[in-house]
Amino acid sequence: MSKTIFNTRLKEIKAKYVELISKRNKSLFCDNGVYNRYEFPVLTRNHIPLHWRFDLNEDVNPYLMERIGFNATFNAGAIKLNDKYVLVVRVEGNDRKSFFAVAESRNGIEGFEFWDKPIVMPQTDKPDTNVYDMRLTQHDDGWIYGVFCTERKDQNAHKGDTSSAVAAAGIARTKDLITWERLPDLISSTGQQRNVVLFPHLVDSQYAFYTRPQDGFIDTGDGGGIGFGLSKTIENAEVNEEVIVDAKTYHTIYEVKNGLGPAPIRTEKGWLQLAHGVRNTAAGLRYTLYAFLTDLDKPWVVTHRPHGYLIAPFKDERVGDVSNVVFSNGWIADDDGKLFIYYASSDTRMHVATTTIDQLVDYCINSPQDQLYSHLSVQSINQLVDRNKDYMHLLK
Ligand code: M1P
Repeated sequence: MSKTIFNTRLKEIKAKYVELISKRNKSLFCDNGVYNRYEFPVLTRNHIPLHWRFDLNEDVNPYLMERIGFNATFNAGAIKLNDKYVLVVRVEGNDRKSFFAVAESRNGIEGFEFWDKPIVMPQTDKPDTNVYDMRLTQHDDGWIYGVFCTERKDQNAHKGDTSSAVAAAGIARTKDLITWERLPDLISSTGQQRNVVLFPHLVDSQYAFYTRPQDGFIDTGDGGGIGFGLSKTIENAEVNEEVIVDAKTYHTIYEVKNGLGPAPIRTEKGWLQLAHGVRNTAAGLRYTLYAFLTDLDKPWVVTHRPHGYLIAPFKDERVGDVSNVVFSNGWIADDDGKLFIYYASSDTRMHVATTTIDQLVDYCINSPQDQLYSHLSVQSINQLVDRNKDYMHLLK
C-alpha cells in the first residue's frame, strides 16, 4: 500500500516541480514606462529543491512526507557570475530560521534553480541566531563581499522578554559563493545596524559602508536614516563616524525608517541608488522602493531625489507573511545597460522588474524632486500641464 503512495506522490511532486521551474515568464505592460514587472514571481518557496524537503529513501519515508518545510524565499542579493544571473536568497524555514542559498538563471527572468546545497556560513565566536538580507559587493580588492544582518537575543532584555533582539552587520567574503570566509561583524558607535552595504571602491584609502544606525531592533529611534562611514580595514571593520546620506523625514514614504538596497551602480551622472522607505498607516507599516542619485566623487551626497516611490506593492504583491511590503537588496546591470531589479513582496517571494540604467537615471533627474508640501506637489503638476500646452493634440 505505502509503496503505491510513495510512487504516486513522487511522480506528482516531481511533475509539479518541473512544471514550475520550466514556466516561461512574460514582461507586463507598465504605463509608467519606467520599468516592467513580470507575470510570475521568479522564486517562491515551491522552488526549494525536493531533496531539501523529502527523505527520498522509501524504507524510512514510505509515505513520502515532507521532513523539512520552507516558508518563504525573499530579500535576495544579486550578482552576474559566469554569465548567469545569480541570487543569494534569504530562505526561511518553517522553523523561522533564515539562511542563504544560491539560485541561478540563464536569462534573469525565469528558470531560477537553487544550487545543490544552501550556503554554509562560518560563525564568529557569537553564533548568529538568524541571518538575512545579504547585499553583495564585487569589490576592487578582488573579493565578493556579502554583508548581511545577524540577529541575536538581546542579553540585556529582562527575564520573560523572549523577543528583544540585537541586529548587527555580519561580513563574509568569497570568490565563488560556495566557500565563504567570515570576518568579524561591523563595529559601529551608533547602536544596532541593519541594511548595511559595502561600497565597491575604497574612499580615502578606506573601506566605505552605507549604514542604517538604529537605536532599537525594529524602531530606528534617533538613528536618522541611511548613513555612510569609513573603516580602516575590512578584516576588523569599525565605523566610528556616520554621516547621514538620506534622513528619514516627516510625511514622506520614508517617514518611519529607510535603508539602502543593493550596492550602487556607477553611471555617468552619479551613483544610482535604490532604497526602501517605510511609512506608518492605520493598517501597519508600508514598505516601498525609491531611487536616487549620489555624487560620483562624494557617494554620500545626494544630488537627485525624485519624489515618492518607484515601486510599491501591487495586486498579489500586497499580501504575504508581512503584508504591504516590497524590499530590494539585489540588482544586476548587464553590459548593454539593461537592469534587473530583484525585489521581494510581503516577505514571501521574489520578483523581477526590468528597465535600463539610462531610464532610471532619466527618472531620477527629470522627475520632480521631493518637495515635502502638498501645495508644491500641485505646483509641479501645474508646471507639467503648462509645458504640455502645445502638445495636447497628441492626446486627442
Ligand atoms: O518586514 C519588512 C522588512 O523589515 C526589516 O527591514 P527594516 O530593517 O528596514 O525594517 C527587515 O527584517 C527585512 O528583512 C524585512 O523585509
